[in-house]
Amino acid sequence: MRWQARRERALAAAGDSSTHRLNRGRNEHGADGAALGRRLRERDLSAAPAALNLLEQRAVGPRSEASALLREVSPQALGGEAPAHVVGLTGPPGAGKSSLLSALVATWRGAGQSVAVLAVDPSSKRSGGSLLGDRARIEHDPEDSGVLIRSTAAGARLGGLAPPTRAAVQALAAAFDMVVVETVGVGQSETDVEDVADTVVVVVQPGAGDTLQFLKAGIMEVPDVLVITKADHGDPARRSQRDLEAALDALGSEATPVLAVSSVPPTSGIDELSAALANHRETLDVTTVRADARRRAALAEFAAERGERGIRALGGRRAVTSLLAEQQAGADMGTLLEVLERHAAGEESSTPSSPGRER
Ligand SMILES: Nc1nc2c(ncn2[C@@H]2O[C@H](COP(=O)(O)OP(=O)(O)O)[C@@H](O)[C@H]2O)c(=O)[nH]1
Ligand SMILES: [Mg+2]
Repeated sequence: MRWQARRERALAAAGDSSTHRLNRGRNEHGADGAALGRRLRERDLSAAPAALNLLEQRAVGPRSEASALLREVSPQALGGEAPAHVVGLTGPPGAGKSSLLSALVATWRGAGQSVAVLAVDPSSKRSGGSLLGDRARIEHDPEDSGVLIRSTAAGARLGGLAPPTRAAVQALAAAFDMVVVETVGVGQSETDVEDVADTVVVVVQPGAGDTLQFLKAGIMEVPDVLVITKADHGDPARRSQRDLEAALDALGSEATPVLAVSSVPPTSGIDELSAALANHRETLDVTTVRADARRRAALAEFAAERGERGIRALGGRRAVTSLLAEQQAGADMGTLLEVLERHAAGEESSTPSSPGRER
């Protein structure tokens, strides 16, 4: 069995290096992953659109460039965690997420912070491409080079974030001050956002009984910040705020802020929300939280690729979890997955890893 795995690996390695030689430096689209990654690391925001294009490609050549890009923005290359505050913003359609983001973007820009928004478009699952609908709704000055708004595909996994979205967050977080991932849904879809975001915000509109029920029933994890939109409608927002605060009290999460905002002019509550977000980030042990999140995400990604059999072959979830916990806190997703793949191939010792993570 072992020699067979070894032989397969040798063949794969030969394949990898020849692919690598052909694509060294640039792929056919001219993207140089390492150079883009270095520019992001130097906080050159103009590298971001090309970086996102590269990370969305699936062909093998671009993928090795994408790996090179991600290595340049890994915590190891950065000498610590990426500087951005990564915010996950989630809520049902029509709750007012995009309107709220328009107001938040204006506030952050006013404070001199650069902002990137990745709007995860659930409708693009079927079409395979991103639709413009959601992106168009986040208003911002198109001339402002300190703002980037992108629509990104939801990917095939239900309620999940596609691997390119995670990669995009990692890349953007090296360069921007604020990185927001906007996702649609309420209930379980937050868990994935939690794996990329420092701060999870759930946005609901007044009278959102679902959220209340989900919270009470424990279907939905308590977010870091809860926002009720459309406060300009008055009483309904105030009632919802009281109901949600009561629910959080009952759950022992009375410290979770519940804020009512109006995103349409005259806006209200936006500065308070911005302060609540910054406050949450300040209380976080970012290094630990992000390392744990990357390990959880690596486990999930490995399970999605190899199935439960793949996990069992490594001795089960607990064994995989402790193997991941042994890795350096700054190890990025690619490195963690390489470790799991090496172990899956029966190679226990930590031999130097192959240059890319090609499949
Ligand atoms: N009156 C009022 N309407 C709002 C507010 N926020 C959003 N809306 C409206 O609610 C609808 C849905 O908002 P949108 O931001 O697209 O929600 P999303 O689907 O969660 O992104 C739109 O018609 C908005 O104009 C608000 O604070 N007050
Ligand atoms: Mg929207």
